[in-house]
Amino acid sequence: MPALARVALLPEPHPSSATFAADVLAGLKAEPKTLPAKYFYDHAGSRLFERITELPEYYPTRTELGILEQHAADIARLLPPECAMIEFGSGSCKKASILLRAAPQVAAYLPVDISSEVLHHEADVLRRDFPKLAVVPLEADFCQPFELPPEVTMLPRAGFFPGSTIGNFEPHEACTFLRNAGRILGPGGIFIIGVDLVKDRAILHAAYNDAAGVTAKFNLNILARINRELGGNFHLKCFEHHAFFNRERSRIEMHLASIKRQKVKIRGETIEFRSGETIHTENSYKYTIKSFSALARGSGWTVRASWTDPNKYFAVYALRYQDEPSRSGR
Ligand code: SAH
Ligand code: AVI
Repeated sequence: MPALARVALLPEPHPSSATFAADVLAGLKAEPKTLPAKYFYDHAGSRLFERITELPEYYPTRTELGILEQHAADIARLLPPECAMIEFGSGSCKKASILLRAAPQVAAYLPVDISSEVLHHEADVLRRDFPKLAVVPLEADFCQPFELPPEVTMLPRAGFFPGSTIGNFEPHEACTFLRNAGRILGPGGIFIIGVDLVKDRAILHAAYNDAAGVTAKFNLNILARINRELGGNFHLKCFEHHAFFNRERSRIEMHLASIKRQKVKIRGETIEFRSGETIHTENSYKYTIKSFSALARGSGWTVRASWTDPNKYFAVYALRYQDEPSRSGR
């Protein structure tokens, strides 16, 4: 390709950078201060998340992998022939590999993620591991409408949403997400979802306060990202990782606490922090089998099956979408 043509095809600066700036400034000007958890996942954040999944204290990943390995054949039987499997927030795609190996009837796999490099790298790995499978990565925010590529629009669809990423939504947002997913997957569509369960407070606490400090780095990376991408001047040493279980709300809360009174500049705007003031960066809701089943039912889905581990730390659900216009909120 001639050099000039290559220059003309260079991508624009990251298209979502204006949105990122607007979201960050809106969150930091709010009272209490917040930042959207989806912004954890730049390249550095995705790598830190992968390190979290390998920590001895972070039980969800290995527990869910165990459930999927044990019940892969049962789950595979629920997936329609020649279907497209759409994974929301695919990350390393490790869990999808287990299902894809057990379900050769899946014709196309569509990992959807906002973390661009990881998404495309993992899609390449899957293409090597499953040469007959169409692997179609979609870089998109799964909370916004996104187009399915034409080659899969005619295929029956199944959804996959592991990792308890659904727990990072407020329950009413989870309901909206499930309704939208129903529209994407269609009447009778199957949705496989992983959900972290309520358990002993000490186990939950340790999972988000690991001894090696990887979760703290993951949390602080959101400030580092603001410095890198928006020219912010956060001093990371002046903020502390706080994570605790809020039993009343049944959620782990993650915050970044300012260790002193300070000012931070981002894109020419000054944000003031009181000593001890926090930025609320993430919620991770923990459900019971009963409470998640109720949420799914209230969002237009029926529970076809659910599987858990011997400790009942984590559950994997197979939901089926019932398209009932009177209840679907259209
Ligand atoms: N499914 C994997 C990864 C879970 S981590 C697993 O179970 O291990 C959450 C993933 O969702 C990350 O890869 C992150 O980049 C992605 N993600 C978070 N918010 C997102 C959003 N709004 N839209 C698309 N992807 C998102
Ligand atoms: C992706 N999500 C389900 C993780 C969780 O446990 O809520 C993100 C995470 N935050 C801290 N550790 C892991």
